[in-house]
Amino acid sequence: MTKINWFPGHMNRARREIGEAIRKCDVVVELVDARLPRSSRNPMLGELAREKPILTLFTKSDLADPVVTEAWTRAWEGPRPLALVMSDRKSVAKIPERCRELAPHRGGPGKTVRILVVGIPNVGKSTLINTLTGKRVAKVGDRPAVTRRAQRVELDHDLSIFDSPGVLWPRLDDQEGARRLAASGAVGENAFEPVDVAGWAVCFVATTYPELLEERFDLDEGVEEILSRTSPDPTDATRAVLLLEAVGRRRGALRSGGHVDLERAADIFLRDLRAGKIGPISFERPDADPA
Ligand SMILES: Nc1nc2c(ncn2[C@@H]2O[C@H](COP(=O)(O)OP(=O)(O)OP(=O)(O)O)[C@@H](O)[C@H]2O)c(=O)[nH]1
Ligand SMILES: [Mg+2]
Repeated sequence: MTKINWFPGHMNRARREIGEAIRKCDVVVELVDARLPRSSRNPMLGELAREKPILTLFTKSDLADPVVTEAWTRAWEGPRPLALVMSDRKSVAKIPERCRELAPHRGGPGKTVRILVVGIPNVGKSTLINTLTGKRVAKVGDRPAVTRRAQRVELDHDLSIFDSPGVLWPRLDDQEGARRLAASGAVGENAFEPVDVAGWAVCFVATTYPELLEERFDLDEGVEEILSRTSPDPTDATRAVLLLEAVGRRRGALRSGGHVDLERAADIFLRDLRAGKIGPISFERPDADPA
C-alpha cells in the first residue's frame, strides 16, 4: 500500500490566518463530512477556536448512511451537530437560530453575530456560504480561498457571515483515516494511488454494504462468494483485485486479451462512490475503535 502523503500548502500561514479570522467572529461553524466525521475533522480546531463556540455541521449527509449519521450526532461532544445537505436551502435554514443561541451576548444593533465557516478542502464550505446568502459569493469547487480578503455578508439584521471560509487541514497522521479521506474525495488526486484506495473502498463496501455493491454493478459473481474465498487481511490484495475486476468487467473496462484494466475499474468505482451512486455509505462509526 503506497503511503498517502498530502498536505494543503502553506499550513503555518493557514493556521495563522484562521486564528486571526476566528478572533473576529462570534461563532465558528465547523464542517465535517458526515461519511467520516472523525477523519474529516481538523485536529487543532479546538485549540484555534479557544473560547469561541463551535457549531458542527455534518455535510453531504445525503451521501451517508442515515442510521450511522444519527448515531454520530448523538455521540458528539459539545452542541449537537446538524446533519445537512449544503445546497438545500431548507436544510441550512436551521443554522442562523443555532448560531444566535450560541452567542447570546451578541445580536443587538451594531453587534451582529459574526459567523465563520471552517473545514477541510472539498467539505462544502463554499456551497454552504452561497446557499445561506442566496448569492454566489464563494466559488464552489474552488481551491483554498484563505488568501482572499474576507468580507462580511449580512444574513439578517442581527447576523453576518464571512464570505471566505477558513480552509483547515485534515488528520493525516493515521493512514486508515487518510485512505477514507481519499475515498471520499477530500485528498488531491496526485497524492494517492487510485487502485490502492479503490481496492480498500471496494472491500469496505463489500463487507459493510454488500447488497448495495451487488445491485449497483449487477455483479454476476455474488459478493458473498468472493468474500468467502478470500482473506480480509489488508496485506493480501486478492480480495480487492477480485472485486475491482468484477466491477471493471461489468463496466467494460477491458484491455486487449479480455483482461480487466484495474486503473479504469478503480476510477469507475471511486467516481460512483463519491457521487453517491452506490448508495448512502458511511465510512466511520462512532462506536468503532478510534482510528
Ligand atoms: N452530495 C453533496 N455534495 C455536496 C454537498 N456540499 C457540497 N457538495 C459538493 O462538494 C464539492 C465541494 O464543495 P465546495 O463547496 O466547493 O467545498 P469547499 O469546502 O468550499 O472546498 P474548497 O474551497 O476546496 O476548500 C462540490 O462538488 C459540491 O457540489 C452536500 O451536502 N451533498
Ligand atoms: Mg471553497
